[in-house]
Amino acid sequence: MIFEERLARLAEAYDELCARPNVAREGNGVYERYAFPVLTAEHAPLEWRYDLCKDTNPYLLERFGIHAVFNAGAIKWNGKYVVVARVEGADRKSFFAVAESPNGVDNFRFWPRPVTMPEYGEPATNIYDMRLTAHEDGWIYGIFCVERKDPTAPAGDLSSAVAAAGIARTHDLVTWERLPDLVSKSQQRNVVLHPEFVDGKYAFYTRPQDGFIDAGSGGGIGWALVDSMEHAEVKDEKIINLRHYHTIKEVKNGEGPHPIKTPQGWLHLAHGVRGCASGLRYVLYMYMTAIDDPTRVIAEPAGFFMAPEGGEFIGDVMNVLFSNGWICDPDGKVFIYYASSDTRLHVATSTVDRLVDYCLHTAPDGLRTGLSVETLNKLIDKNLKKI
Ligand code: M1P
Repeated sequence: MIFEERLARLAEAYDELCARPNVAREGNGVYERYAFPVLTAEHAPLEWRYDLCKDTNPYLLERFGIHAVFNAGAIKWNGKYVVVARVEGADRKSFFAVAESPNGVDNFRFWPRPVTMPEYGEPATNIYDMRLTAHEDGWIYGIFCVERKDPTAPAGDLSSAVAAAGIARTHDLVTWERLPDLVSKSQQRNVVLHPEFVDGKYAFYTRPQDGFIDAGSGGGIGWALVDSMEHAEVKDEKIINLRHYHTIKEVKNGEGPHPIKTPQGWLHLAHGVRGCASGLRYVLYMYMTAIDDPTRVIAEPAGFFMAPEGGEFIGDVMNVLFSNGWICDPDGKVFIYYASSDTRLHVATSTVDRLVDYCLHTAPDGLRTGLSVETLNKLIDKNLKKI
């Protein structure tokens, strides 16, 4: 009886959580946040977490702990808003799982099974942060971080790892064909495939780094053209979005999802990281590049676009916002899927027009206090003349 009653309670709570309507909150005009996260660990289906057989699990104990659902790639698929989320188990291993919603802001439900990602080479210890690109070659690509223990780490060093970009492709988000990892001189994370051919080649946003955590001399978000996805190799890599002293991206940065094409240029979402007394702080920022040259930055508003707020500060890795997925509808509405503190997935909505306006009409970072005050005074002057 205890089993049946507990199962009924769990099922009711689960259905209530998944069906909970989400409500937009008044924001700064650039985007709207929503009242509730769209996916959390509690959204993982009961069949994933419990052995539902009374004979083998009479106390209905959880058998597979799910700890977090966050950093999701996103795509509009068969009319549904679909995310490929990073799901992390209690054992600290991440895997991918697809969830879909009819409206993009609530009622997300996971597909029955997680993604079974084929291995390439030495099996990965961990995989995460998939960027989805429906490429003009007809495939949907998933580019993700593949983490393996550093084979050169001295005995006793159980933390050193090596990050590379894994590549897989699919036509249905269920069956994935794994391709060789991106070959690169440096470690790579936050690698993203541009949706169009450039000079007849595949184009990647990269993030070269000196070590597993340290972006070091990597300089920022890079760009590399490759001849084939079957043997993708970074040969010439140029940095297109640099880090700067005393900015929100002083320590490192990384491309988010692939940019959105607009008449005014490519709209980019990225994350910037700085260090402070409480550790690393991850925020989101935006920039735009020229329509005929995705490597030429034409606008970059000062500072962050979104930073953690309220409960978003709290989680497994505090003070982090991270985004690797957004969906742009044909009417110009944009659904930004962002995760807070490596724990849960949220949505914010905006429009292409508003995001372009934000990018083109927000002053850039002058990189020193005097210029920030000058920018502020110009705005005040303009407003005072109006009165
Ligand atoms: O913990 C914050 C983020 O750290 C990494 O991002 P980056 O490579 O820019 O440092 C990633 O592991 C990411 O998943 C994570 O959210």
